[in-house]
Amino acid sequence: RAIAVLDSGVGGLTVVKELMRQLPREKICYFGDTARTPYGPRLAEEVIAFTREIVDYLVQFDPKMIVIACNTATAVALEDIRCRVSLPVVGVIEPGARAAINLTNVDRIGVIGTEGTIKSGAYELALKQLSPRAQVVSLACPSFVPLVENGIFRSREAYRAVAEALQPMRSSDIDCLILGCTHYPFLAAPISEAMGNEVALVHSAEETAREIVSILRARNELADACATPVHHFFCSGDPEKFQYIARDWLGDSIRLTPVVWQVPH
Ligand code: DGN
Repeated sequence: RAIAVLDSGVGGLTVVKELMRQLPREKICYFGDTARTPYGPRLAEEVIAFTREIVDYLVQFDPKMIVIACNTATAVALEDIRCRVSLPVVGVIEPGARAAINLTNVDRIGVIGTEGTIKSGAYELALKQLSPRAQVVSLACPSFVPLVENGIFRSREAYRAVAEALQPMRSSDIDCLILGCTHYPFLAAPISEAMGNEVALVHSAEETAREIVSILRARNELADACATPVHHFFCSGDPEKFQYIARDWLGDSIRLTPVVWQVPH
């Protein structure tokens, strides 16, 4: 049985990459809702409805767990999905917050994400629950996801847009910055350049994958040590565009068979 991973587009591939590194024997079934990306500006009700549709689609494949590899969907739909399915459901916000709390020396943490994630206050809540002294500086960066979905995350335009958007964060005295959107690790180089060396970037993928390992271990559901998994990748939009970005990120050796799922209207 596979680990089902979903995102509004290609962003969740940053979590997939880390999953493949930590759990190379596990089969992954990925869904990217590239036809309806970005989720950031959408109403919470809409994001919940889309997430439900994708989860309903993925449970057909009888996965062993669901990973909501999208901060925007985690912020508004995690509890809803946990109530709807009887499988373990993991989001990316709590793991990202935990990683940042472990890393900060000044208790001042920056968070960047989509408008939906920042508006939800979910990171602030998670960080304060873990460390009541933590001060949080949040910033929505709506221009970032399209740079990734359009495959131009290494372009000069990307460097320019990122530097401009992060300007307010530069004077915030933080020592770590949570990449609170799974698309943002694609932009790690321009984000690092804009923030300087003193600010550590926190990717939630590593901590999320660690949480998945411990859940599977506790349930005795880790894949066989000699399994050779075949992964499945689905998207709702242009499969060629998806494949191009996925190959770029995961490497050519990954066999991808993007299947286009016509999203319900
Ligand atoms: N990758 C998603 C996230 O982590 O929030 C959302 C990107 C989007 O749809 N705007």
